[in-house]
Amino acid sequence: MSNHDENMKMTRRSLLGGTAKVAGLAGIASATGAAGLAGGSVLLGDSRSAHAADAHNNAEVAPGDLDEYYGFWSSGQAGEVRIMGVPSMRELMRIPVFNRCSATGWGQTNESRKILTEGLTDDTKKFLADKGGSWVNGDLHHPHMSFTDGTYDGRYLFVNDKANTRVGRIRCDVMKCDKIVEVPNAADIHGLRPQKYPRTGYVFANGEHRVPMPNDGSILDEPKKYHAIFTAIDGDSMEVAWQVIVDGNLDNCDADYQGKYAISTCYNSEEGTTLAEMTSSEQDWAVIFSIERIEQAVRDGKFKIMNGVKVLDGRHGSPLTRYVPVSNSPHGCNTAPDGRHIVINGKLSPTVTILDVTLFEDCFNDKIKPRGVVVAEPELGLGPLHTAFDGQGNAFTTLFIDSQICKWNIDKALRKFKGEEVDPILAKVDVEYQPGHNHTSMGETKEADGKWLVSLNKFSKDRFINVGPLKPENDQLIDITGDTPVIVHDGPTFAEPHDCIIVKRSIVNPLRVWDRNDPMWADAREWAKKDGVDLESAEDVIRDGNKVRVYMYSSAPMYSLEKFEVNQGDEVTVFITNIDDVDDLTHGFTIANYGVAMEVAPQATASVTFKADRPGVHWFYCQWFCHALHMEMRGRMLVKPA
Ligand code: CUK
Ligand code: CUA
Repeated sequence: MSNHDENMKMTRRSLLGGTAKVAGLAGIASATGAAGLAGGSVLLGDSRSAHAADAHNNAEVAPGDLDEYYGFWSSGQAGEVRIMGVPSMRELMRIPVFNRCSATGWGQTNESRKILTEGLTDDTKKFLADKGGSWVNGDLHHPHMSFTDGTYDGRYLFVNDKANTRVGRIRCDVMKCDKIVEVPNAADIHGLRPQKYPRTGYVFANGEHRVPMPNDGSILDEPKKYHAIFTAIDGDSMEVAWQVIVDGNLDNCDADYQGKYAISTCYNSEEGTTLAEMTSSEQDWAVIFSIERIEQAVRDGKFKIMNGVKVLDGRHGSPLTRYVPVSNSPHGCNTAPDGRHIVINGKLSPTVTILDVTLFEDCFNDKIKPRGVVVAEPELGLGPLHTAFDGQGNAFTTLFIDSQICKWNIDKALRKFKGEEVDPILAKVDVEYQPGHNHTSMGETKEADGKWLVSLNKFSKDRFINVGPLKPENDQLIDITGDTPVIVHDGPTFAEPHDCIIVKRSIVNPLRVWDRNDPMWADAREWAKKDGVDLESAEDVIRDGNKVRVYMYSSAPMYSLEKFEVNQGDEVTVFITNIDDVDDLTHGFTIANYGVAMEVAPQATASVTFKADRPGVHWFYCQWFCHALHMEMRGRMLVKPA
């Protein structure tokens, strides 16, 4: 470790000091010397010298011009998804999922509350009953699009919530979340990937932490009795299809291009609970799940029902899984677009381990040992976390501790493993600072196009003007069309986009306005039918005991009702239908001093329910700028004292 410290250049990159200490704890110090930069590689100095002018690709998107790619960014503990334009790196939209949103009313409207609550387990519903009924936070790490035949199909985005053990789905036609399911028996969903072939299909989700099953208090401080669990969710119904119990913790996962296997990285094979215990052994593993064998076992009834879900045993010795030994605490798991190689990123080891899917069948038939599926293990540098691909046989691995991206060649790594004297490393690029995920344009599909790479750096330090102790992170856009990757843009981001995907814009074709038949407001349609109201021309106040349903439509710059009256204590539901069908003509509905606000996009219906427990005159107004007379788009709610 001191060796590492001495080698550290005392430049502004020396923030690495703190990280190196943690790494030392985990026992990687000895690897440090050996991990020195391999000879013959092209080394850039500080990226400031790698000027955008050297780039081959055009990163400039002039005002009014449109981006070539949609970027879908996660936001970690902020709980939402962000749509970016690539290569402009302009933030285009936010999609609330596991968070609350003041602008759109996500978490407040009846439509969003249904999505946020209906997929929770009974146990969680009970826990949340006196806490507002739904979670208000989430930790969204991994956004991935649905696949058909090995490439994105533009239907859905699937996302994980590590904080409250959920998986969400976003409809790409309207860019809104439409389903959220809590995964029973699991603790803290981390790695998440859709099945690539023949289609999604399954969404694979890793329960990261080991907990007792059931986790009802009957087992507490007996970590040997805890388990982690791998889950397959049906991407169409968003129901759990099956689960497999594994040994160790589950971290990240990916699927193959054949539809036969899923692969997860596992750390903590020691099954410890302290940092020292979790990192004590030299080796952990990658688990291979045989989809065919699991489906057969389900058909054969070889499962237990736990919390309403089919649970299979995939621990050591099970025919359903194989445990491939790899270096201590692997992290990222990335299938290459060649359809054959899977890269397991070492994290605490300076290496990545390459598995060959064509050998998996022999491994499951016990013709070769699990370790026999390893076909290369190149040493790339310190702290390899995630790998992206250019579709031309090259890979880009983030080196968290070295604060670099390493470009290397898969074929050369395979040849080196066989004993040939060849250096797989092609280039190293400094990034600012400490990258976690990286992602290439279309890079996790068979259509990887080798144009752009985004490095999602955990620290920005001095890259931007100081905004106080809490700093933004830094997403760097990198042109990868030439031999040497060139950084062309720094993009500050709020907490914490772990991951992103970059999708050709022709694949994503959202609607311009809502379709009046959209299922999103099916319940509102039901209520209107029951009350004999036509949503598109409504100006009705329906009293039903102490429940009041207020129906109005909006058309710039007016609501159809100038006022409505209710009694103090009434439970009031307001349904608003925006009959404007002009592009970008969104209205809103805010009731001042009542904590009520929601978005009503063109041709949409939205509703909100609240208790009118405050007497007096309360103005409601449109909070979405819509017209020259937007300020005048308002009315009164009169609440008669009890
Ligand atoms: S994890 Cu964050 S850097 Cu949650 Cu995808 Cu690797
Ligand atoms: Cu309608 Cu502002």
